[in-house]
Amino acid sequence: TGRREREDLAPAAEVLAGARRLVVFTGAGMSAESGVPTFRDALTGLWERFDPRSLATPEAFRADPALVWGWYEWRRAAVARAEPNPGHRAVAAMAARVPDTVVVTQNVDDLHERAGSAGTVHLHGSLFAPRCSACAAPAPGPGAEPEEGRRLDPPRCGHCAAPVRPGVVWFGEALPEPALAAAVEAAYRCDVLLTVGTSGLVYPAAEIPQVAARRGGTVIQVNPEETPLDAVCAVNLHGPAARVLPALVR
Ligand code: BJW
Repeated sequence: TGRREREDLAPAAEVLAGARRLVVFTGAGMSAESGVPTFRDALTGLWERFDPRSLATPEAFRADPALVWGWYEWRRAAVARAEPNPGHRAVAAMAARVPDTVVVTQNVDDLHERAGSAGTVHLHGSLFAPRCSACAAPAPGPGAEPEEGRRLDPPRCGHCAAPVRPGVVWFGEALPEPALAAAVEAAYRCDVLLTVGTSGLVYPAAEIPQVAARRGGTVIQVNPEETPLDAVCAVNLHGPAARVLPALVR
């Protein structure tokens, strides 16, 4: 446990205990200790040859649908096997204490929901909501689990026969409007925003903590590394989510 982490834990817990309208804003670091890799940390396995940032684009899907679909199906299967960690459960415990809590995630996994945060707002979509790439009709659930590094042809839409695509938000695509509106409005109204495990580099999501700070909300950050969001944080807890978050609700 770092010295800075220990020193800031008590003031952060106090701010949280006094929160009346809370936003918990999460990124890939939230699920790291569940075994779900982050985007900007080191890559593992056969996908090492590919930069996740270069696969998460409409151009990549158009150029090689089987490469991109295979990657997402492999990730979906890995997430389905993963379990929520004590950090996800601590977030659900915070919401039980502060009834006006909105959990806003950039993650495409379902680990917040499985830990008990039912109404989680998903800014970047979900691995579990594939849709037609042409007519946007929802597509039936996933098929067999692909091997790591395997290309996999996407299924065809039952209505228009175009390839089915993952239900996530790629670079250059608009965020789902209802989710973005709900997140901005919650950040606007909150008195405390807790940002967890995000590099704060991807926009417009990274605006959410900044909106809260501009409106006078107290921003608390949990991240082992420095981020651009340090600038708007009142308290910075430099540790991993699965250890720090449970200590905040003890
Ligand atoms: C731990 C930990 C532990 C580790 N505990 N912590 C303004 C300026 C410049 C560019 C732009 C701008 N506005 C928009 C843009 C363009 C672009 C963008 O932001 N680019 C930047 C990268 C420069 N944004 C977009 O394109 C967005 N769309 C858009 O703007 O549309 C405009 C439009 C409007 C109307 C019509 C049409 C268009 C869309 C962005 C979509 C992002 N999508 C992805 C992929 C989702 C699908 C998938 O999963 O594959 O979302 S990219 C990827 O990044 C993913 C994540 O949600 C997102 C954020 O990453 P995150 O969660 O922060 O993860 P990491 O890996 O970056 O960081 C992990 C952190 O955890 C680190 O800090 C670690 O230290 C920490 N950590 N272990 C706690 N145990």
